[in-house]
Amino acid sequence: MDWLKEALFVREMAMENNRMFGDALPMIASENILSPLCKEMLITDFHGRYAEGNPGKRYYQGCKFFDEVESKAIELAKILFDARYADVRPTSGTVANMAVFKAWTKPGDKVTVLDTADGAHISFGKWGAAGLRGLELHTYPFDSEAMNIDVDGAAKLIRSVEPKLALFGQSVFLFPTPLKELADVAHEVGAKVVYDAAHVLGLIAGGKFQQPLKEGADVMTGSTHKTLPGPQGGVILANKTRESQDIKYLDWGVFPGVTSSYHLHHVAAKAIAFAEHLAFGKEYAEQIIRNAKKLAEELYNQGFDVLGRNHGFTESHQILFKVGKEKGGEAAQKLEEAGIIANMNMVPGDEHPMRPSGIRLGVQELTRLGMKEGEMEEIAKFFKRVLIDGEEPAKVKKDVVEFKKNYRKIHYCFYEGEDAYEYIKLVQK
Ligand code: DSN
Repeated sequence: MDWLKEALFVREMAMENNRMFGDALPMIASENILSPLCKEMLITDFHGRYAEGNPGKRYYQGCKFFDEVESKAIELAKILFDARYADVRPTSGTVANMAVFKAWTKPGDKVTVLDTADGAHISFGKWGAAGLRGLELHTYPFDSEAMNIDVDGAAKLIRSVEPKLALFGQSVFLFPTPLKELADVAHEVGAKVVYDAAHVLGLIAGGKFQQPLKEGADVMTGSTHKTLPGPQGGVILANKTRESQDIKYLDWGVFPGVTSSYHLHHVAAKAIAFAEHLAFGKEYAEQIIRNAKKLAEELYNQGFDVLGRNHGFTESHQILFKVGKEKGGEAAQKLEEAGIIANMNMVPGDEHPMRPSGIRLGVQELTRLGMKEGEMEEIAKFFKRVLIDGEEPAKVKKDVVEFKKNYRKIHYCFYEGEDAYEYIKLVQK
């Protein structure tokens, strides 16, 4: 085998991927693009180093500068979220959730949670981190017309189950959770309240979604690469007003609980992403929500069965529409052939994750590329051509590629205007 050829094959695939996304409309609700300063952190020497423990209390030497970086990331996260405690070590949102389970539960403990078909993340499911910790899951009733938790039913469930943790937050997240009401009920029965903000973290930080830490969540977990457009990773944030010794368990939950070392270069990029969000997050979050509402409305006007229509379609970056029983996969495939990258998604009533009936969209990346309401109108028309008019996807793709040429530059960050899809040429051949 020619091993260099093998290595260069991988590099070529990465470049192809850059080209593909550069030409496409990226609309996966959990993704985003990195600012130039964040990107730079990923190829620093930090990427190959180890740090276990906390700044100033390490098991390895050589952490002097990284300690400064991690301390800064913590400081900025606390400011951004007005939090008492910030842990920037989790390497993903799932790892952040695992750390909280490790800290605050024992196998066999009861937790209340949304069903994954109603939008909960897999880490809150039987097959994910909650199952791995051996937690007993009790699911809230869901109002699929309102696309939200049924408050009275959930309150009743919490009172009867008396869970250790009341879990909230979704991966399909159109509207704010009725958290104030339910957090009070959970606290009454001695439960802690955990809110998974992975998807909406940047909207919360921008002040444009509910404020879980002000509405009774003891802890908010999140991922740092969705509406908060930093590097892939997780974060844990704790409420300022609900003082308790339990913070110490959160710290141990992360280390030695579910990490040893972690991704130092990502921590550096997180710190920069927090600073950028403090500078630009409000404006960015505002435009994301305006774009999502506009796109949802336009898709509805074009004939799509968009969920949440009696409630303004969406209050987040997401839009969810039905395409016919178990037809989500087929629709997502056609969209990809037309240069629109989205994912099939379960909608309430679906039973099998691989045979869902919906498409979930997010506009956070398109917004970061400078798109506004006018562009959303154009994009809705592409969807109609592919999924309603039945036009050949390859034909639509030509127009998508042409349209995308004007939207390659990154916004809402320092040094904005750089090409978001350019790859770095490290080796001259
Ligand atoms: N499963 C991812 C999503 O919502 O797309 C989040 O981890």
